[in-house]
Amino acid sequence: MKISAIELERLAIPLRKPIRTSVHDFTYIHTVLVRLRTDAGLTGMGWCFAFEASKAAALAALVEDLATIYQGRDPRAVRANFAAAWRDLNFLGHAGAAMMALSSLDTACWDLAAQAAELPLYRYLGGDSARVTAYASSGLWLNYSVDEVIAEAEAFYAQGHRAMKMRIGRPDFMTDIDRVSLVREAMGSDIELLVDVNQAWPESVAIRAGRLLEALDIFWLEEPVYYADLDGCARVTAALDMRVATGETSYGSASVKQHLDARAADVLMPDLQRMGGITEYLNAATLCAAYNQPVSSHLFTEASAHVLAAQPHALMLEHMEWWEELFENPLAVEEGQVVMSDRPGLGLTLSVKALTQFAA
Ligand code: SMN
Ligand code: MG
Repeated sequence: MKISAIELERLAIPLRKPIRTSVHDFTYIHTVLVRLRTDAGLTGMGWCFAFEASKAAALAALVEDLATIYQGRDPRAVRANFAAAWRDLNFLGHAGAAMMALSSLDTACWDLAAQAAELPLYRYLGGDSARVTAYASSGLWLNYSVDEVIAEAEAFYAQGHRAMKMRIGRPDFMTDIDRVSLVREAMGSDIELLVDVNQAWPESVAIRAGRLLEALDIFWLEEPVYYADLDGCARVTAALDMRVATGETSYGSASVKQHLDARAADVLMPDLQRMGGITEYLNAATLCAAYNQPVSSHLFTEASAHVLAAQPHALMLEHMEWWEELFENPLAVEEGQVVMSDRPGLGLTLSVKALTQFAA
């Protein structure tokens, strides 16, 4: 089987409401969708994205360049193909936009390999269940009023979510504590509440605020300090009883190993596109297992669900709705779990209507 055609599409997907965290302020998900077609009539897909159209254009240029490596190869040789692309990227570097571009092609290859084996990807990877425990993440943003946060939390609950993530990291951390405490009060102890600081705090604040959050029964405290300050994050982790999560901002499994060596956090949450695709996400997950730590995910719910379903040490999939509308069969959520389809590969069917609607 050979990859006979590679198609790229640029999409501009508007967010329901603009989002704000302590480092993000965005209105569109500018996506580069990649489809690999084979001479056997199969189509695999992957995607990468940026929050600006101009940056997505740079990603598209890199995908086009890397496509020359994938063209004509057997998609079932996923790791060998990945190794060829990895070697090709040596000069540009195994980080940043190059990894994001690679991620879309590598993921599409895994989609094809599993389709060729006529198995859903999670099963092809050794998983047994189409269900993964997840948390709702497409909301509870920093720029919402407490009432808006609570209304959204209730809507998530009604949709079937039993865990959700709230964004914190306001200039005065006591405001955060008050807001989280009101949300906890409103939602009761039925839900798991996660909080994401998006690197806003100095270490001393992270420890002080973390102690107050512990009293509110928080499932995890995410990115409390600057993403590259692994030692600082390790001190916060050691000082708190609550779980600390980090890792979404780092590239490749080598960075995951650095986090593990530094004991930076209790949970790592590799981002599929920053890993460089499923190949490196799997490597990262295996490293976490070797260090006896759980592994989670970041964004890219539709693909990450398959990887986490195949990891006995998985802890909570991030459920982000951003790409949901692209598919005729978006992932279902039931009683706090994401339910994947039993179709081969990623099991996703693109909606022609959505591709036209979001075409950039
Ligand atoms: C996040 C990352 C990127 C954009 C928005 C929000 C956040 C998360 O850190 O973990 O979902
Ligand atoms: Mg985060």
